Amino acid sequence: MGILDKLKKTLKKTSESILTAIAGKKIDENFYQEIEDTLIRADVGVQTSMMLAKKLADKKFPRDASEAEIKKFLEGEMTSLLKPYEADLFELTGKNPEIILVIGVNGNGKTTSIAKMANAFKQKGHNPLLIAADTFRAAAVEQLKYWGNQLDIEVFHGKDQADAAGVVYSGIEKAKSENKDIVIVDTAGRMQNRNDLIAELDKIKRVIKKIDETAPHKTVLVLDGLTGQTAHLQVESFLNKVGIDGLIVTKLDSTAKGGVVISLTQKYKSPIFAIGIGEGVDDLQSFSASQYVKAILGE
Ligand SMILES: Nc1nc2c(ncn2[C@@H]2O[C@H](COP(=O)(O)OP(=O)(O)OP(=O)(O)O)[C@@H](O)[C@H]2O)c(=O)[nH]1
Ligand SMILES: [Mg+2]
Repeated sequence: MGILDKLKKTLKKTSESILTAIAGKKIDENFYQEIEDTLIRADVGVQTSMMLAKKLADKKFPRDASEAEIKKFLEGEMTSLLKPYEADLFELTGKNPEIILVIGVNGNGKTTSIAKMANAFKQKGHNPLLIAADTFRAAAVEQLKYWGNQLDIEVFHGKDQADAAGVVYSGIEKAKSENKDIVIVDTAGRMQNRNDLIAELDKIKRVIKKIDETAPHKTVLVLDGLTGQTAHLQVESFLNKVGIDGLIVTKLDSTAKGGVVISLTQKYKSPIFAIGIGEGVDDLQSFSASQYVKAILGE
């Protein structure tokens, strides 16, 4: 299956709900209101949904305008909203090693996304090292080791309950001595309101900067696409407290609210590094605005 087909399948629930508002409808006042409500329900965001509905209304389509015309107009508008937020997770700064710090709330998909991206780096000819800095739970280290074994990618971990920042420091030193060109740091899931855990992230960042003051080269916040407004609160908090360079939004395969990528980018101006579209190792896609919009409009 091609990339776009897979994305369409992933976002089918979202596109089906949007299309019911468009298909076979007469273009009247109700029509615009229904489009607006539908976009809001798909988590496109209230302001953006109102703006898109208004732009449609201003366009003064004839009453019998076709579904294809409406979709084409929405497609153009939505694509230009998202285009500035395309970011390439795999574009490197040229630093050796390139250090990627992955953060986010429990269960959002950090460890799984790390496995997926590490595998993609490996396939591109890189030699990644994964650091298990989730020293909170033994099972977390095991999960990363499991992926490392599956993918034949080295995982560095410390002793149980070791200091996370210390593990990160030793891991990066090891990467340097073994010529690993990419380091990906998995961190413990933390609620944005747990100040002690946020402080630990700060410490991890400081330790990384001791080795390379330009690092981490990417700080990636992983969000669960199913969580809607909660995901918004998480971005707000991590942006303020830790600083992030961009987002990975996961689990888009199981939501009817795929518009969340639009609302997040419009509100927080955060680039999208990638999207998670399933549990398998190949289910991480680079984010393309035009393909994403095509998929949520079922094109
Ligand atoms: N359907 C689907 N499931 C996903 C996706 N990404 C992750 N998951 C699942 O979400 C669950 C949690 O993923 P993890 O990678 O363990 O999440 P985490 O952020 O590392 O969690 P903690 O280590 O507890 O903080 C797992 O069952 C994953 O398989 C995705 O894109 N789609
Ligand atoms: Mg994890």
